[in-house]
Amino acid sequence: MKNGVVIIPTYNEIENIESIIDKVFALDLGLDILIVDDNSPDKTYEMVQGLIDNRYPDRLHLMIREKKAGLGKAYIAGFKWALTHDKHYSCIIEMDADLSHNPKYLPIFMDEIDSYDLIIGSRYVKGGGATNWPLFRKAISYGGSFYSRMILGVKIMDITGGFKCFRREVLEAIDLGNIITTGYSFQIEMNYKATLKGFKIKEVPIVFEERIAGKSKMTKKVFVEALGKVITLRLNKKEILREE
Ligand SMILES: Nc1nc2c(ncn2[C@@H]2O[C@H](COP(=O)(O)OP(=O)(O)OP(=O)(O)O)[C@@H](O)[C@H]2O)c(=O)[nH]1
Ligand SMILES: [Mg+2]
Repeated sequence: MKNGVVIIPTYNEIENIESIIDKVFALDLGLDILIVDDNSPDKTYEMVQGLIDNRYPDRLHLMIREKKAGLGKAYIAGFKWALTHDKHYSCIIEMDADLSHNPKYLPIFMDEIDSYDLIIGSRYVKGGGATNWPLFRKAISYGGSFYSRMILGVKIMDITGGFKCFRREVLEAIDLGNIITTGYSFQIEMNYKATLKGFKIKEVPIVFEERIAGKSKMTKKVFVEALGKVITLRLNKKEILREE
């Protein structure tokens, strides 16, 4: 039986969190949700706890971390939680809280994961796209994917996207204690390692919707850091291949 958990990292997402949780559960796919909150100053975690107490006592889970440590660290903590959970989840999904990743694609992910090891919701395959995204954000995102593709020699078109579904075997094969990126380049690192380990990857088209509520955490510093991390990853190729 296929069972899965959707991991949603949050930092100040009080305006979005209830809506995204309701939408995922309304699909009735049998998925659980884990919210990984980095002690949001807006107390996102309190709202989540309220939803656990009053609406979803069995299916919604909350992990509160001490302080903001970046998306990558939040996901690694979430992955470790998922892999050791009694329910033995067979699929682990990554999704943003800000409604940019429309839950309506989750049924497609759950279908495709029968035939592939990693599903990537992709803006850059036929049928995919981004709405209301300023041109410079599009250019940065597409350029970042192109640059990473060239340096790392992988075929993934949307290499930085954060809407994905992993079979648990992929996460078990990657040494989660040895992830070198913390911010947005975390997505690139996971894709690169899954590729090097020979897993089957499929990009399915998604239309990414620009966030309406709450603030973006993407900064120029995060972007520049990612460019350097791609080179480090390429230089580490041999070690990654040796990793058990
Ligand atoms: N736990 C945790 N979550 C984070 C952190 N940084 C970002 N997030 C969450 O990760 C998801 C993606 O972050 P966003 O700020 O939307 O980044 P983005 O989608 O690249 O940028 P926008 O397109 O501007 O929204 C959101 O759910 C954030 O709340 C962090 O340091 N810790
Ligand atoms: Mg976002």
